[in-house]
Amino acid sequence: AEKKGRVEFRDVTFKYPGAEAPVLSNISFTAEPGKTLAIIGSTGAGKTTLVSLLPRLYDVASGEVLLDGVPVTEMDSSEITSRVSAVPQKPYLFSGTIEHNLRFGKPDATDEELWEALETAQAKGFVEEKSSGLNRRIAQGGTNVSGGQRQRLSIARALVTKPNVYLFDDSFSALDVATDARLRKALKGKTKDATVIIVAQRVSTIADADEILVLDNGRIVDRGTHDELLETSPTYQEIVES
Ligand code: M5T
Ligand code: MG
Repeated sequence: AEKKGRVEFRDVTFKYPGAEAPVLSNISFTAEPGKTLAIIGSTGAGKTTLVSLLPRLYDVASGEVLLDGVPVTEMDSSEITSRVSAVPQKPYLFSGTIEHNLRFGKPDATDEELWEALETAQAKGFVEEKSSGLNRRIAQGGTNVSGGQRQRLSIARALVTKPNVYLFDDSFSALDVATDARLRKALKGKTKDATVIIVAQRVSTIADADEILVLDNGRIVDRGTHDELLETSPTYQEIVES
């Protein structure tokens, strides 16, 4: 069977409600199942806005966002939610147990699935370190766990749903470089059939992506692999050197 999760943006322009100027202009790209697409660019470039258009947090002003050839505006939200898992830039945890937090997108997941997701997300040790394990309480907003732990639990939550598309919005930024690398290696093994879209600030996080889009001021200014961009993109070189 053909793999699912092909994401296509066709000449997308987007303005926030009430704003005058578009924050995204003429965005076109395709992300394929089995591949990793990365998006990099300075703060305010529009990366979070761009990834919010697939799960329809907002609808585009013009152009189209398609999932497996179907405009997302024609899909119902439950279908999008089951097929696209987004790890937001500011991950949210609920007050409740770790288990409750992990099952959010898939209430009928088995404990085995939860542990497998935790292992991939490099959060298994953190959950095992207390005897309460999966029943450990998380405070509202996740204020009793560190930023990196919040990120890893949020990644584990996305993995539990086994979606066709993963969106990671700066999801590895609070991790040290070694944990970031281990996590992404484990992730690669578990997301072979899925489309992975990674927004990052750190070049090391995305250097092995199949394609990198360089976003600047709401436009894709360059695209290519890490090696290609090192040769061709002054904007990318600037990010590498920063
Ligand atoms: C792009 C504006 C923001 C900026 C531009 C999320 C959000 C953003 N904006 C709004 O007006 N309302 C909003 O709810 O849109 O912002 P971004 O997409 O958040 O940029 P980024 O993700 O590339 O930045 P960062 O800092 O996460 O690297 O003009 O004011
Ligand atoms: Mg952002």
